[in-house]
Amino acid sequence: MANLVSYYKEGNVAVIAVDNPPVNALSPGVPEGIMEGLRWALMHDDVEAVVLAGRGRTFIAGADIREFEKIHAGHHGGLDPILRLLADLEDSDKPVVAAIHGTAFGGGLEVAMACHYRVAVPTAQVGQPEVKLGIIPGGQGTQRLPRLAGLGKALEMCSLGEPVRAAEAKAAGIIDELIEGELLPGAIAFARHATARTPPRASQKIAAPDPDAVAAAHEAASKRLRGQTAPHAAIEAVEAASRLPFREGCQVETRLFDQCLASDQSKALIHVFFGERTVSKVPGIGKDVETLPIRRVAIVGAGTMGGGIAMVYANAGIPVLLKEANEAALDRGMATITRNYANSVKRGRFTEEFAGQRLKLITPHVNYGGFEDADIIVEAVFEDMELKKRTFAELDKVTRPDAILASNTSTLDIDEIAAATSRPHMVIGHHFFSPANVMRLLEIVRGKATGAQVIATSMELARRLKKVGVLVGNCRGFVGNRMFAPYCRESVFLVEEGNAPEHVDGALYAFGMAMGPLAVQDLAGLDVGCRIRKEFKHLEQPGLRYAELDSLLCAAGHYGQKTGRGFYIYDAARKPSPNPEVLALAGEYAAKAGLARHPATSEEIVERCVYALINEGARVLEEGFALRSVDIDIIYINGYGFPAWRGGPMKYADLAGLANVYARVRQFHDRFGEHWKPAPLLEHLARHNSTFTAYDKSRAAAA
Ligand code: 3H9
Repeated sequence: MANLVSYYKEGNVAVIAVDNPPVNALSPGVPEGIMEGLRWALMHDDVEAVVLAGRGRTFIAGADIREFEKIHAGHHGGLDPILRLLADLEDSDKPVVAAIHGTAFGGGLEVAMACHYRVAVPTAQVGQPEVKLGIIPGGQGTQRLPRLAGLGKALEMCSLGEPVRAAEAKAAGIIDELIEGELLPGAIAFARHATARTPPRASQKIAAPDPDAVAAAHEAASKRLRGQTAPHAAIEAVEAASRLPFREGCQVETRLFDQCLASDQSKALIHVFFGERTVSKVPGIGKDVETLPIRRVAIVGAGTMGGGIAMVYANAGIPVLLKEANEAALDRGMATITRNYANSVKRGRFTEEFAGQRLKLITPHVNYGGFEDADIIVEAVFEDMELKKRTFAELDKVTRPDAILASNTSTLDIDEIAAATSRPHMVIGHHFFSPANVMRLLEIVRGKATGAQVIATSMELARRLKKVGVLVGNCRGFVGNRMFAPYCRESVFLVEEGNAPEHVDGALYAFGMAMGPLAVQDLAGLDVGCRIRKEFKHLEQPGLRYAELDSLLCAAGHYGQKTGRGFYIYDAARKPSPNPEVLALAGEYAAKAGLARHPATSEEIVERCVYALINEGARVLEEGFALRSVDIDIIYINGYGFPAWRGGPMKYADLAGLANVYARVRQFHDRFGEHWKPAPLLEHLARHNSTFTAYDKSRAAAA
């Protein structure tokens, strides 16, 4: 305990310092250590005030989230000591000042608010991000924050979970003073005068119940965090603060906190929190593997993907050389980039100055001049194997031998591309998702010869580019698109069986997907899917059913959004409306192919599409193309709009019970045919009453 919290005297002020790296979470032992420090300070007559601070990079980033998992597993975690600590701090008859740097999040802010005063450096941030974990503040935050900052601010902070910067927190009444110089001496000086200050119980600031503010908060949360229950629970708890005495409000908070903590949504979101950090860890590639310096990038292809990737690098401050085959294509690419930056300025995402600086980092080029200075080259040419191979053979000649050659291919074989060079160990896939400057996912595809340094550099680079980098193996479509194929297949089958596209998409949107699968196919271009299908036609198995309706739409010249017609009809603003031709075409096709009509409920639509994802995911996992099931979840949440609060497809399956998923997959297999053959891993885990999460753990333990 002594090493988690230390305490000492600076004249007449006691300093209690939390030292629980990396983020000073309130792990078991930390609240107890602070309480011990406080008792020590209260016992010493020469101590007149107390400063509570964090060592290292932050104040306190909240309760220890790993403890919640233990509570889920039925063991009691370390939350009670936090509640006792809050009472001790508040009851202290010597003023306690929280000295905040880094982040005071969740339980960290709640501890700070139980102190009598709060001071912070200007770079500090405070927040109640619990809703992002599917829970609400459980340490009186929903009751203290409205008392300090007013109802509106507290509703916003507790329901959306976004942090606020110190200056804004000061203006809102959460922080008492900003310390411009060194924090600790400033906080001690503040504490010395604390006894002379008016006790800051700011309950007069709390607004009376305001139904409009509450309704507006529900509306904002429904829009921003669609499908999530915790934001609405947080609003209910904050609203209680405006009509109930403090203690009764706390009881409302505790009831709602417990409900949220027991929910599948919190299990899913906590899984995602740790998952986003787990994916950066690659077994066998430790911190000892030295990464290569990335100072300059060259990009081949200034189309939609190449242009987006150029912006990603420029936004990270890395100079970009952008090459196209001719001036006209280059001008078009640069015009799109310039327009995108202008739109970002218009939407307030970037300042004009920032956008101007980033644009200047991109140098357009029609030849390979300057490529010898690039540390990494990203190829983003048309998705055609011969063209890619030619490009890589050229790159091999014009770049330094120690430069990384990355392909942005979304489906093609990285090993075949690498074989076109004299350095397959330097070749890797960097699969960005469209629009590259917006989507967070970067699938990093390891070929059989890709070197450890190239992998480590790519993982590190993803972080620098503000992407979630996930390492995957080299199979057709890699992890994301390989799984997406059966998901899309089911959505088209459902339409072929007589279900309207808006019914199919509507069911998946209500499930929480960012877009329905048919709308996604229209957006990507039905011609793209048809071209890929043609390329791999030779791999199709006789006797299996394949989706035909998209090919029929393509044959009629309907490619989706780009032609104004696909599964939907699009107006000039790309707003979709139902396309009556689709069901007519589906009916004709079904009659010819002898397909039964099968009106499906929303529940069945979701099961067919999502279980197809899961079944393929189980194969990908067993074959080793994904390192862990959680990697698949993070790919789907960040690249395919799968709702984070459902945990990703594999966690969703765990929560639904693998035995249930497996039973349904078997029924679909009996009813719809061989493409529903259960994945052996799904069958194995279901029969052993296990989970994908347990499978991840057993594999990690075996490694
Ligand atoms: C709460 O407080 C509920 C209360 O109301 C209840 C009171 C009764 N616990 O993100 P990073 C780990 S709920 C445990 O890479 P950064 C993280 O897993 C909590 N572990 O660093 C990682 O581990 P590893 C409310 C935590 O600098 C390592 O620390 N608070 C926690 O990019 C580094 O993390 C939150 O939701 C934690 N609370 O970002 C804040 N936090 O190295 C959650 C981090 O093994 N945390 N870890 O992979 C964050 O938002 C970011 O970590 C932070 C730092 C911004 C603080």
